Amino acid sequence: MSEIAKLEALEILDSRGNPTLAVTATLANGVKATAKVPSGASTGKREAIELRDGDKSRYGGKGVLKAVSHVEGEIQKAVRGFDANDQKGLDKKLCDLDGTPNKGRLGANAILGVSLAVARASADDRGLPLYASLVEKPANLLPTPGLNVLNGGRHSDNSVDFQEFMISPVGAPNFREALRAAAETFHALKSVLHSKGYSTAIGDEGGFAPQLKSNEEPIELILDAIRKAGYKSGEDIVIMLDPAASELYQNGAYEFWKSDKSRKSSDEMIELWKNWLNQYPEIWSLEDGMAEDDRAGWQKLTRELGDTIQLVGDDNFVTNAALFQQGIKDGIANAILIKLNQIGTVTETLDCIEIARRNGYGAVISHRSGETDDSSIADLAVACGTGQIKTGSACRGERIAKYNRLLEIERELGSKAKYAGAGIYERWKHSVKA
Ligand code: 2PG
Ligand code: MG
Repeated sequence: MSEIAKLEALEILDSRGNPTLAVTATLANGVKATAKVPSGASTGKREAIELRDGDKSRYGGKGVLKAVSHVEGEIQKAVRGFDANDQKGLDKKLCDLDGTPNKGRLGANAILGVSLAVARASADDRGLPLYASLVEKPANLLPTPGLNVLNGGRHSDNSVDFQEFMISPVGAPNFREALRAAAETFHALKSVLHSKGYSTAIGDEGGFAPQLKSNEEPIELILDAIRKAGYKSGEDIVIMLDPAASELYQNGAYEFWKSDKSRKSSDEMIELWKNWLNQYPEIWSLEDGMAEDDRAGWQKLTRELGDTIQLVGDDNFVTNAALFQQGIKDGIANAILIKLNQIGTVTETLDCIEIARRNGYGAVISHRSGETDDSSIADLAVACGTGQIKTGSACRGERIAKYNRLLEIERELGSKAKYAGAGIYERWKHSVKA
């Protein structure tokens, strides 16, 4: 009775107003669940392919009607009657059916929609919340969130080259107090920006996106906001960065295309990060500090800073087990960013998290800059106990959906719930307090 009976797909809009998919899986016993697929802007080159129609007369070519028809046609035909509780088998079948290494034929958006909708249906079928059903031995660890309170790079139209400036409430005793500390700091940041005459308009992930004088100014403003909110930077709240350096990398150098138009070599970029860490010891995590094509730069950065702070690989690993394993061999990064739609199935995502665990790498579960109200990543973070999530700022419904889901899970777990807090950083010396 837990067989897949029907798959339906709908072209819906994401948080940027671009088309994406909602997929609904109905089981033979009537259980029905829906998953919605996110979409990135600063994508890694080797991400699984998001299938777009390319018909310029609809949504500028970004329609997903082909992906919709693949779900309702070929995929439905292939998986009808398949046991919804066999996620591994289903995901393998979906990959085999597509037949390409990057899911380019049926579309990773179509495939992920099916994979995740069935995962949700399977949880409902077994009467379990998603976090208790995704893995065999679910953890009860509420992740330390990274809230992207100041947006730059491709996520905003301001003068800041670096994409994400996040606050992470590591010092809180539990998730709900952590979220409170972060939201209060977000509001304090709004006041700080107001007082300086800066815009408080927001970017794609709900962080502010003012025109600023330098790439360092966001850090100064955030430190001020942490103080004004009554918290201690470097203790209650630390800073995580995602400069998304691949977006700056042109012809073998880093071009600061939004601020002063300067160019930096790989070595100069590493110098910049070292200087920032000296100047701002509150920075505990650096994602994509180097470009995906600058492997030598990534290796050097890891050699020089890998014992000190968390170095997260996003564009270079793209939640792909093979690329991740190669990166580990090459001595690149000490943590991975995990995004379901970079690889396209639940099983392959879980595999990457397992590789991280086995190799002592951190794993940060992540949203995309284009999101929906789907909150599955909150459950994924708790289920796998990776202890970290980044899912945007303390505003915009599609970001808040994930944080609110974590609040629900925390309450549901009751006294069993643990908050990851600063514990995730213990392996890096930077977190050792003086
Ligand atoms: C990132 C993400 C999410 P995008 O680079 O980590 O914050 O951005 O979804 O645009 O790739
Ligand atoms: Mg990133």
